[in-house]
Amino acid sequence: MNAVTTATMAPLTDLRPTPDDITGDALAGLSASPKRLPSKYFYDARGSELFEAITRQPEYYPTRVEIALLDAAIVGIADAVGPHAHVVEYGSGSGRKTLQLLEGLADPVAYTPIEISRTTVLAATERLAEAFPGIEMLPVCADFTQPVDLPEPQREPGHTLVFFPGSTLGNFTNDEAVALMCSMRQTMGGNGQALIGVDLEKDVAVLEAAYNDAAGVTAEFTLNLLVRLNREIGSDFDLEGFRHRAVYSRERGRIETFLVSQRAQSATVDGRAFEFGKGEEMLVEYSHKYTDARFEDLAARAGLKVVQRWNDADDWFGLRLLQPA
Ligand code: AVJ
Repeated sequence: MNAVTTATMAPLTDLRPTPDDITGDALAGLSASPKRLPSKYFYDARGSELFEAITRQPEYYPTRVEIALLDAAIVGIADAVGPHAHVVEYGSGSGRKTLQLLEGLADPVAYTPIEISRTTVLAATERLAEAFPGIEMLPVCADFTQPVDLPEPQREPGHTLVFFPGSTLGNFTNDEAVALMCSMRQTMGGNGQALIGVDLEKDVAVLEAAYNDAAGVTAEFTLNLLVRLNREIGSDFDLEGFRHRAVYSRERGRIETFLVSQRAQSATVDGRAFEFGKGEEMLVEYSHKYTDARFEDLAARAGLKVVQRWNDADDWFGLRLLQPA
């Protein structure tokens, strides 16, 4: 191996996150009242494919608008971030936004995606390594809701920039979002920054259409959760017996997605039977939509302050640059 190759490649830093307990989480959620299932289990191979399909639906604006916003704002973002950043991404999607950011920043030193899945995190860096031979790839397998001890790049970084696009933060309750941003503040360090994508509150019809696309892709995405549970933990949910329903609550500032039982029925999970009434709703996902006031309140509770903001022309989606308060 020559020096150039060794300078840009690094083995996976495996912080051995606690493996997911799908059965335990499903049993706990089904025993709660009202029943719920965690949205983090949407993303098996089929679920990730369906999410990519959602981002191509005409009604689902967030991905499209965020990509255009990143394009429009990248010069200002690069200016505010400064040179030699160690870019740390929470999760890793299609890689499209990462490409935009790494291309636009001034001489970033290293890129670290943090993912719970070893294969996903390795695939993400392999794709980008070719495009950015001058950026050291330092993938980490860890749970980003906890503080992460980052690998040290060979070139001294100016500071750490945490990148958390996609309004993934919106899937967490407000208390969970505060806890996550607290961990983020610890991970980035005293002179660190975070660039967070936030979906903004807007017309209810626009919001509800985005989560109820006419082609039914989001409905299939939601139902795939039951397909996954049936396959992976041997449950026997009747896929015809549940319907997707997503509604916006102005009061709580979030899309709430449910699986609605179409009739009285029971489902067995790990040998335990759970009864569903006709019309009973099981909560499967939140997607919070923020105002500046709501987002800045969460950030403040986590010891962070918003130092710059960029919105698209319609104020549908925002990027926020934060640093320790
Ligand atoms: C990937 C979490 C941002 O909440 O908008 C899309 C997931 N769920 N349609 C979102 C999702 C239903 C998406 N995030």
